[in-house]
Amino acid sequence: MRIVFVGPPGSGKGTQAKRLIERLSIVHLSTGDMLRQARADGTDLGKKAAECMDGGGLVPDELVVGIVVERIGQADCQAGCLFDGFPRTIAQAEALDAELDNAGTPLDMVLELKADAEELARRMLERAKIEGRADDTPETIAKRMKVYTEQTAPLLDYYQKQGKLVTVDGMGTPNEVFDRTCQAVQGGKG
Ligand code: B4P
Repeated sequence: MRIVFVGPPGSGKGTQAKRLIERLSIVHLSTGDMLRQARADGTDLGKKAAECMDGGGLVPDELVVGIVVERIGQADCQAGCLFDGFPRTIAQAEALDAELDNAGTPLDMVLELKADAEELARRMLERAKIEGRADDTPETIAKRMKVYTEQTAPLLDYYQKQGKLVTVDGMGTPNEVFDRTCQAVQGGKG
């Protein structure tokens, strides 16, 4: 199974993805985690990514698409993957579709996680206290929200037209959201 999680920053993509991969026994592919790892390793990609991430912007498409294409070619991804936070632009979505169509393994479903702006900000400011992520400051959060609206939200229409979009209410406790997410997966395509 191949599923995409899309939603604004703080909507719970990472939180729900960790649970869903256990349930479905598929690989978790989080571009945010991969970029933070590259940064921690001090690679060239990590250095380029850090600048974009800390400013609240997106990392250039060609860099992100490159790491995803390399990862999905690996053996453990053949049984299925959960794309968490990827794609984030139409160009990334088109590149992913082309890659998966070539392999004969198109996306099954796109899950949109939806939550109120106040709740999103509250969660990220809470995370800032616990994890100290450089991009969880009030200024950067505002920038990331704007970037989401301008560059990522158009994906909703893109996947709606493919008949693959299913919207999940992301408000409430992580357990409540997980129950809704599982129902959405069982219910199939939107
Ligand atoms: P990500 O790592 O994807 O960051 P995110 O969108 O903020 O996280 P997520 O949505 O997964 O967090 P969650 O709600 O689970 O990206 C970071 C940056 O990397 C981007 O800004 C960009 O610069 C770069 N990047 C990543 N992918 C890219 C791409 N494809 N192209 C270009 N650039 C890319 O968690 C938020 C907090 O809320 C957590 O503390 C969690 O515990 C809490 N929480 C979650 N659900 C909750 C609930 N139901 N109730 C209460 N708290 C909850």
